[in-house]
Amino acid sequence: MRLALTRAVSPAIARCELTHLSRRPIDLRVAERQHAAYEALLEELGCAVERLPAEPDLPDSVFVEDAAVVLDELAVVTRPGAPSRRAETETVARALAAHRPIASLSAPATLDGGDVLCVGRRIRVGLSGRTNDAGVEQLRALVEPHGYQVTGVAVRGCLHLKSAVTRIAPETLLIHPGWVDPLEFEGLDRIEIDPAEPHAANALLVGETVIHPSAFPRTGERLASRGIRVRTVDLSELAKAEGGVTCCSVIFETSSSPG
Ligand code: CIR
Repeated sequence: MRLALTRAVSPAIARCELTHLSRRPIDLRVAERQHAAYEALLEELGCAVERLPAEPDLPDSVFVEDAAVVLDELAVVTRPGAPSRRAETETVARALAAHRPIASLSAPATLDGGDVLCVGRRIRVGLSGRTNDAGVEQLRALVEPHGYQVTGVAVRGCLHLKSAVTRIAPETLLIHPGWVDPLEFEGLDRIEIDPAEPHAANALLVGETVIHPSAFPRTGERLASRGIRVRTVDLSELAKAEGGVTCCSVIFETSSSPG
């Protein structure tokens, strides 16, 4: 069974962290409706959705991706780079404990799941404003014994590594070459975003389908013209909080049912 862990939008989302965008009003009702449509699409694509309850005091908690890195062998609970987000991990860890052995990062490490890109046994970790060298080292120490190779990758101009590059097929990436060096991904096929859509590299691969924001039709057409099956979602309200399609779920295979 493929499980997607999500969390309801916090009523405090207006107080979210912002790094690159200026604050704009977020319509909570619209954000909730868009988030529900995203979850419905995950279900349509075969995921069992386990939705955690909203956290009224954790503005960014809908972005569950940042709280954990789930591999087949274990789940690594992160220590998010933004102090306001550290308390998000407790409930995510509790939910994941039903499905994986849990390991946790500790100070001085900081690491956001949005910085972690896994392709097979290669894990690239963005050295962003949120993830530091100690975060990369602690992750490496936890996962190397399971056969993973962990490499730190410089990112510039964006929040996370997965703002700049995501996996859209087993060996194919969607990439913004201005935010991360494509040479870091030699040996993998790469499709570049349309230059008019700098935020379009964040795509979510579910099975053989790519979930992509409807805000970036030019890049969506590029993907479709390369034979990629694309389904679009409108996450415009969460985009005002610098969230994208990968951030709103943690997806993994499991044999146990949710709850
Ligand atoms: C933050 O700055 O932490 C949130 N406002 C947005 C986090 C988005 N997460 C992600 O891209 N993985």
